Amino acid sequence: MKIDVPEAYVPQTPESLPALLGSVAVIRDLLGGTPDTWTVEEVGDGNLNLVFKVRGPAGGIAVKQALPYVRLVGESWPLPLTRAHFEHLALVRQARHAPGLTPAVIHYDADMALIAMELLEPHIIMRHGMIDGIVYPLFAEALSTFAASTLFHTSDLAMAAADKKALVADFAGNTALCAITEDLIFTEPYMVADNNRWTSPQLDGLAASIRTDSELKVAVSRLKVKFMSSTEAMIHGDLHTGSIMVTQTDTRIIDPEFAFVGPMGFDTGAVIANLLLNYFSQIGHEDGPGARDSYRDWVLGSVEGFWNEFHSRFLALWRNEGKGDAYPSALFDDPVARIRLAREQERYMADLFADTLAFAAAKMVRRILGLAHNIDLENIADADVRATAEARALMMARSLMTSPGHYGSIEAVTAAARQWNAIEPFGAKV
Ligand code: SR1
Ligand code: MG
Repeated sequence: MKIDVPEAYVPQTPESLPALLGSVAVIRDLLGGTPDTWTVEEVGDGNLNLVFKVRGPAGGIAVKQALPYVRLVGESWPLPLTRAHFEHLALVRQARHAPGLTPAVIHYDADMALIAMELLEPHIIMRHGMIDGIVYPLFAEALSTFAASTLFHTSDLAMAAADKKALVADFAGNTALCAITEDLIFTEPYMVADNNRWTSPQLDGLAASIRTDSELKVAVSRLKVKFMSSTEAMIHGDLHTGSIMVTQTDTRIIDPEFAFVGPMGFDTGAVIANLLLNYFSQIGHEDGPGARDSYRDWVLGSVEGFWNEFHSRFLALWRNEGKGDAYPSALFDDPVARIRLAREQERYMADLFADTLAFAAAKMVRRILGLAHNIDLENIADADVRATAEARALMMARSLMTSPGHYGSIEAVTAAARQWNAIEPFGAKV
């Protein structure tokens, strides 16, 4: 793939960044002092980009810069810088629909593929907190608000048809990031691929059985075509717990570079998948058997809270602000029609629930068999324990993906998670 790099583009270093930012008045005012007194650290631990914290005498900012390749892999995997444009577009739109739940954008430099944002401190990446067993009481409320607001307001339920189509066009160029998802999530884990890796030899048999599981391969391909062709709403596109920064009193959703107009269930599924992966990983993080049981309860309670609150928030938005060209209010202005519409809204949510579970499953499988893993599982040093957690998650994922309709409620999903978590996938107890 040939990457267009603007002539002015220079990948930044802690040494070069102050001079670049010093030419931006709003940043100078925010940081105070002079650029030569600013301190810079590169803190990026994601798969794709550079991330800097920049501090001056008056304050700090976070700066994210795209590289023309995948950081995790290196220059052999080129990746367009335009992902910064799509991230900026999404951040601005998300801030409009979900105020207070994203980092404020301070400055965007298209040539440098760089976004300067509010520095979130003392926030940490939620995934790190969950590995340490920290409870986040505001999680379900914040994530359900973010998902319901951003998805509803960018859907045909809320938008005029022409505006919606313009939104689809705005994000249609984010093809390289979509291709990562299409390959790494919906294709490679189900075949022999160079990028794949798993806990071996423990999971060799399960990985092989997934590669010959035609029911599963049809199910994941059904999800892939939905991902490729559905234009339901502007989605975050990578809504895992590494894209959430938290304190006990504040929650922010970051990193929407994978944003495009796609299926809503991909976002809601990502949230549930990452909670479930963390749930299964607790065996590798507790001090003794059962020591994290109350944390496990909180994680599964958050799965239920997220979905149930999302469901009621989304429906409330539809009832109160459903001014889009879909389901035109002119068709539902008598009492009988309104009752039918209410039933139709429940059916719509049931379909979205089934999508959510199936997409969640795809996200669970890819983090265990594909290229990019989650540290919830990856940080478990004992490979037998790690493989036990991963096998339980894989077996649950297979059920969710092939039979999402089997789960009549989110409580049925969490009950199933408890059952899968009690099985011994390799026969003997570890
Ligand atoms: C090559 S990029 C791998 C993964 O990192 C991002 O966080 C996305 O989840 C992507 O699939
Ligand atoms: Mg990311």
